[in-house]
Amino acid sequence: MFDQITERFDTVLRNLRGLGKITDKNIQETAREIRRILLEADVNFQVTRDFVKRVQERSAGTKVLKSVKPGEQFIKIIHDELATLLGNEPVPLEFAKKGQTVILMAGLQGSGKTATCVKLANRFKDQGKSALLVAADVYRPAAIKQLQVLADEIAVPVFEMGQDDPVKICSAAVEEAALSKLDCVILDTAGRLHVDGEMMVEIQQIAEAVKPTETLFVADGMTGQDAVHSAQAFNEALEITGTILTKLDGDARGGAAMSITAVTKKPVKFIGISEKTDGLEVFDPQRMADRILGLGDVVTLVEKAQKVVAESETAKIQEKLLENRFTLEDFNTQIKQLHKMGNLNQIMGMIPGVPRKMLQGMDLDDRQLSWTEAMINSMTLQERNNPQLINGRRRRRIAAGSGRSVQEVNQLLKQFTEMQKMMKKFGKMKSRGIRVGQFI
Ligand SMILES: Nc1nc2c(ncn2[C@@H]2O[C@H](COP(=O)(O)OP(=O)(O)OP(=O)(O)O)[C@@H](O)[C@H]2O)c(=O)[nH]1
Ligand SMILES: [Mg+2]
Repeated sequence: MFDQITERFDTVLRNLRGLGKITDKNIQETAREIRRILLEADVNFQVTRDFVKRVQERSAGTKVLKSVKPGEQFIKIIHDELATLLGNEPVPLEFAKKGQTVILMAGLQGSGKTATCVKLANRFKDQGKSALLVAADVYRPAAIKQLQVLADEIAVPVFEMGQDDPVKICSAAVEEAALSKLDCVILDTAGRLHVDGEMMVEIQQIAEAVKPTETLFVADGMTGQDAVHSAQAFNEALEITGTILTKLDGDARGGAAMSITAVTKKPVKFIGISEKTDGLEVFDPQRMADRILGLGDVVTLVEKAQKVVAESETAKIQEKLLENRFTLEDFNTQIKQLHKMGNLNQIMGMIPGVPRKMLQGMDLDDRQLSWTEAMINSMTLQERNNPQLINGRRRRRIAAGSGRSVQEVNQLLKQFTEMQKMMKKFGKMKSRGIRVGQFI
């Protein structure tokens, strides 16, 4: 996520870390560089200008402070201002105090509304809430079918009335949910091409008829300032309660994420991070600031890990790591679990201090995963527990046994050592309360 901008900030932060003193000159240089980075990431011009101004003013204030590490203080200012820009605190999704929680999704065509509806339903299901997905896009051929196919995957019911009037469909769905005592109703509306015209009137009528608890604007994070402009226009026409930024797993530059809150004055509630039904994350401004600045995001990482790894197992592995007993056998298990957590590069990117360059070399795909398993399976138990035993002759035997090359065996052993180092770092981290400052 936002690789380009993170890489650029990495350089700025590295330069700042070394500073013994903050001077007007380095404040100005840093401000100029930040301005350039933000504009290149397609952050709104006004937002960029205000941001840089605030960073400049606050860092000028620290010039006089005799801090132990002035550079780090400067970094903290950038971090805090960035978090403020992103909304500072996460704003949770609102649920109706009584009756059904109704969520109206709005957005331009192809922004990810349908996918996000299903992700939300999946999330509610995980939280033990029942949901009803409503097919209110009656215009695009196959829109209803698309929703049904996705809803089937997560076993959530779909309410549809064919090509009937969307306002009627939504009202009927809310009534149906009330009768069946379901907790949440999610309205998947048709994509709008423009922010004015008939379609806009229709969604206003839906909002009027169902009085949604939340009206969420779904914005394609890849489209930068366009997403921000349309969010603003929708907000004027519809009074949205928040936004969801999708497709942040792609090569989105970050401009939309960094400007949308400041421009709409409405919080980003979730972000879409994959096409899959579980590819939705709560948006947390502090964590996002950590990620953008390359300071890692341990909390999200730990949460992801907890989802796939049983706690007892984590404790066992941590114990082994701390006692330096982490073996190739454990490595094998770990790789499998990491893959369950999602894209390995993304995961490693959340670990503070892991150099971005290294991530590129760690690109493991599913095939590599089975090759790795084959190589580990070709080792004796003794070798798996004492990888240092694996000399040239043994490497050749393992290569032959697994049908891989000696080079790949070498690579695996190297990766294992790296992993061991990284896991040690991970193992030592406390699961909560880790914030910027500890890593800078
Ligand atoms: N990688 C990725 N793909 C996404 C994400 N969200 C949505 N998509 C994909 O984007 C495409 C469009 O998503 P839809 O959910 O159909 O978008 P929509 O807004 O409902 O589109 P219309 O109904 O035509 O207006 C689909 O291929 C989705 O799988 C995301 O967070 N990450
Ligand atoms: Mg759709």
